[in-house]
Amino acid sequence: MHSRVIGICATAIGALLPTVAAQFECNRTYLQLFSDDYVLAHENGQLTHLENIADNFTYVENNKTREITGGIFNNALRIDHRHTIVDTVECASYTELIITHNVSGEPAPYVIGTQIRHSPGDLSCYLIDLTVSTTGSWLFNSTKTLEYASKENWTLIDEGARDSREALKSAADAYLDMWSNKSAIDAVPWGTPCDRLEGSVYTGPGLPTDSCKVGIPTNNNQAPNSHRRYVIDLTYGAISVLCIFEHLADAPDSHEFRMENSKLRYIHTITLADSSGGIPTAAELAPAPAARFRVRGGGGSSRLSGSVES
Ligand SMILES: *[C@@H]1O[C@H](CO)[C@@H](O)[C@H](O)[C@H]1NC(C)=O
Ligand SMILES: *[C@@H]1O[C@H](CO)[C@@H](O)[C@H](O)[C@H]1NC(C)=O
Ligand SMILES: *[C@@H]1O[C@H](CO)[C@@H](O)[C@H](O)[C@H]1NC(C)=O
Ligand SMILES: *[C@@H]1O[C@H](CO)[C@@H](O)[C@H](O)[C@H]1NC(C)=O
Ligand SMILES: *[C@@H]1O[C@H](CO)[C@@H](O)[C@H](O)[C@H]1NC(C)=O
Ligand SMILES: CC(=O)N[C@H]1CO[C@H](CO)[C@@H](O)[C@@H]1O
Repeated sequence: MHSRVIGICATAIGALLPTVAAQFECNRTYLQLFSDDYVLAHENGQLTHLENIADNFTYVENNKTREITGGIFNNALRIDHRHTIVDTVECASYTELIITHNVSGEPAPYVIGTQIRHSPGDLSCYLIDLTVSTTGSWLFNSTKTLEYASKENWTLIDEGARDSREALKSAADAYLDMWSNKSAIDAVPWGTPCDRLEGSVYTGPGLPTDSCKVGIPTNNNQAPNSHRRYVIDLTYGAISVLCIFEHLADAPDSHEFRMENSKLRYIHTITLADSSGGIPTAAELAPAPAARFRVRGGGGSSRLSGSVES
């Protein structure tokens, strides 16, 4: 009797062990608080609040390793919009910041996407990896980006309705594969409605389609979106991917996706590429009724082919 009970216990423990190991979680509160300090560093234009920095700390801005003291942190910025997600498996966070002015009220237009990585042991921060866009970046206008982003609803997803890590990752990967793989288009879990905020251009309410399929690549044999780094937060149904758009002169890029009920609901993009071809108006972005979801390629009438996700 005794030994039988022990036997059952051993089996139960054996069955539990792998699950327990897979459930190791970094301290969400800690990662969140560190991202608060990171935001405070932007607000103060100084780094004094950033503590527990690893010996091998690296700062990367737009795919270049730099001194953290050398760039964006010299200006004290007023943060108009801030959104953070936390990945408790990878010990990382992603923060999106939209900025129009510095604290003195002078224009300082930026949209910034930042992944921060911590060592799982002592939670020291070993990487701050920024995509910083400003005037001249792809479809850039941070005032407009702010208007659209602040109307969106990225609340917590109810516990029973959360998508898996795998579902989020395969959705993001399928989307980013479209440039180099035609079959990926059908693998994307397109939602309706779905709003893409691409720089400052919105495919959202006000357009006839309200679809993230507007302006997707029609040439699916381009160089891939590579060097992908992920931050995944199931509680927000969100995944951030920083990558390199090889087909766009190796442009540093940030895509963040929000899924609801296993379908894409929002996409935000930040891309360090020249879009001086012009920003399409909402009317230009709206596909003609006969060509729903299809963007006319080439020709002077289609600034879109050069300025949306093509
Ligand atoms: C998580 O981090 C917070 C903030 O540093 C700390 O107060 C809390 O005790 C930590 N929780 C655990 C379980 O270590
Ligand atoms: C720094 O150390 C962490 C572990 O603490 C490791 O994951 C990371 O890859 C290292 N980074 C570099 C640039 O060596
Ligand atoms: C950015 O958008 C705002 C709001 O739509 C507009 O008033 C402003 O002129 C735009 N700025 C530029 C540089 O186009
Ligand atoms: C935001 O979305 C959630 C469900 O995703 C919904 O319950 C909530 O009412 C929404 N909030 C607003 C202000 O629309
Ligand atoms: C293209 O995408 C499809 C759908 O996601 C996938 O099954 C296939 O393996 C991909 N092909 C390549 C070459 O990556
Ligand atoms: C510092 C850094 O992250 N550099 C990366 C820039 O992008 C290429 C891929 O195109 C990577 O190989 C580098 O590591």
